[in-house]
Amino acid sequence: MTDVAPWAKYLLDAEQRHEPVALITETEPNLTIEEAYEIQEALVRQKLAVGQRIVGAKLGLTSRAKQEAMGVHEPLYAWLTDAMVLPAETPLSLSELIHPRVEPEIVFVIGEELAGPGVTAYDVLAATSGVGCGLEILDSRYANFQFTLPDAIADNASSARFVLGPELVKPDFDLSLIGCLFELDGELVGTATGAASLGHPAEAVALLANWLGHRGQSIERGWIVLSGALANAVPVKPGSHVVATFSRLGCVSLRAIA
Ligand code: OOG
Ligand code: MG
Repeated sequence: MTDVAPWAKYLLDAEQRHEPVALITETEPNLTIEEAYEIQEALVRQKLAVGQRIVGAKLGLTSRAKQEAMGVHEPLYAWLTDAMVLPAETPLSLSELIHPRVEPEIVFVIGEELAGPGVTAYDVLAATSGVGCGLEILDSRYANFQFTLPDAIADNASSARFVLGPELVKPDFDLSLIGCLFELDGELVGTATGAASLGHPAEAVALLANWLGHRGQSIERGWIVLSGALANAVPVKPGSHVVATFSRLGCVSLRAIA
């Protein structure tokens, strides 16, 4: 593969038209992880070129629940921009999306730059100004919400929107023991603990810092980091109401509208 920019545009066009596209690996079966991150970077550069701003990053496919659901057994990372922020109490407008799914996450707000290599979960906790809860809204740009690892990386890990919960707390307790109840329209659709994300959500953030370090980048002060869904994502339709209740971190919800 010689030029990543056309693939970045291919995925951005799909996002803008709200129409799914075929996998890049159907055309580029040998797409490597490295090339996929190059497409992802080109895609994010195009978002920045139209005025969006990086507000953080995310881990994905860190839990067994997600890996098994997606059939992809390795984690990945991606970028969050200001255009993805869904303010609390704001309905999720489905007409802007293809086939969105919602998942519960533990969120870190970073107080000090974290630059790999060698970053540990302890370093992450020391550099964290607060942890909270959140809902991530995914919207794979690929048909049927199916992909291989390189396809998902190129597609900025299906990132579309995210909502933050009402509070941030100091991470002075064991985050792996945080409990999460995930409900769709009043029915329990998932339960998990913080340990679901790589054993401890700070391990996931450490992995991100070390991956970025490898590329000469770091997790910057003030960034929001979504540490990976604890339970499998649920598809939403007009009227759907999703609630995630976490011990220690409170409750975050959203309602979808047409
Ligand atoms: C890929 C992104 C996964 C998570 O938290 O596991 C992700 C996908 O499942 O579409 O964000
Ligand atoms: Mg996620």
